[in-house]
Amino acid sequence: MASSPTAPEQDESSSGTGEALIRILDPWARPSAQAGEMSTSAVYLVIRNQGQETDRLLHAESDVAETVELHRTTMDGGMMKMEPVQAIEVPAGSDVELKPGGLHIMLIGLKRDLEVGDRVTVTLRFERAGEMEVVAEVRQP
Ligand SMILES: [Cu+2]
Repeated sequence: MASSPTAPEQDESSSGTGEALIRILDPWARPSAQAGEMSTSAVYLVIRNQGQETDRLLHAESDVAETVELHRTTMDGGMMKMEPVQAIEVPAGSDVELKPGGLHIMLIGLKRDLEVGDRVTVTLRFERAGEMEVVAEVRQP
């Protein structure tokens, strides 16, 4: 898959056949926080569903992290907190943005530090479109 740090709009992936057509736009990750087993990062991207049917992101994995979870950020008594979600639904003909303060792909237990300019490969599994691989560049939020 082609990838360019200077032109994220060209760094798109597409997958699926027939009704389902999912594209991933502008994937990026934040630098790692903390160190060792508790080190974390998060991956953000836009999921574009160009198909005629709702699709759902069910699962993500990456070789840089022990655990990868789909998370959302919520406010709890004025405190921001994160919690896992089972899936991220992407209605037909719409974009769902994973971004700081919202939905994200959580990387837990990083196997290496992530610094600005590094690349992280993440495999996404959609209910309809199946698996697709994206390369997220690490940058400052
Ligand atoms: Cu999280």
